[in-house]
Amino acid sequence: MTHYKLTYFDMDGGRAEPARIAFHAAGIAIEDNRISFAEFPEARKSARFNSVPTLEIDGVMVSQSNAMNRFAGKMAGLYPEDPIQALYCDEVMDALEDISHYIVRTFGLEGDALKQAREDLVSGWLATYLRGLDALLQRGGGEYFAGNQMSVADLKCFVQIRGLQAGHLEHIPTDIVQRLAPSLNEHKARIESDPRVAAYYQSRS
Ligand SMILES: N[C@@H](CCC(=O)N[C@@H](CS)C(=O)NCC(=O)O)C(=O)O
Repeated sequence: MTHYKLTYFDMDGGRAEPARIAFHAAGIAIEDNRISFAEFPEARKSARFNSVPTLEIDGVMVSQSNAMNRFAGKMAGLYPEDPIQALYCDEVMDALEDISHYIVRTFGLEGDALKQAREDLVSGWLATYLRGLDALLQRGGGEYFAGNQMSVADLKCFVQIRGLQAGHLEHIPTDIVQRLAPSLNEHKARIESDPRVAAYYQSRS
């Protein structure tokens, strides 16, 4: 039997979370290798591009979270077969990656510099991307981003929106999604209550 080992931080969120959910939805057991932040400096030395997540398939390592999302999504029926719908799905996942990169740029800042950078983010790129994603959801029909059914794009958006609302990011108001893109807030609730997603979190509790 194929052995899948997914290495990422020990958190129910971030870049590996959509693939974790998709593997579970596919009924594929994985080695869910969760590392602490303290373990990361050592773990990154042997990781492809010194980054996580990594996925090892029978010992062969691959990187890039969206590639993993597509891979696990295909096995779970959570990636569109139609090329145009697959393009829509990919567009959303890559846009969500952009958001992560803009947020990461503010890590390590402190005090007034952090406050200024986060406020600029809220009124700038975050507003642009949340409104843009809202528009992409409408393009998909309002409920899902692609193919009129849940895909890994929906999983990734749900994870990102939940992260923004968690209050871990100082100076980013937790109601920003509600204010700027309320349909993404409703979308989050829709995906969270999907039986496949609920079953994954049930398995975690
Ligand atoms: N394009 C990569 C980005 C991976 C990435 O930047 N991961 C972060 C953690 S979420 C990381 O390991 N960064 C390296 C570092 O902070 O040293 C992906 O989508 O997997």
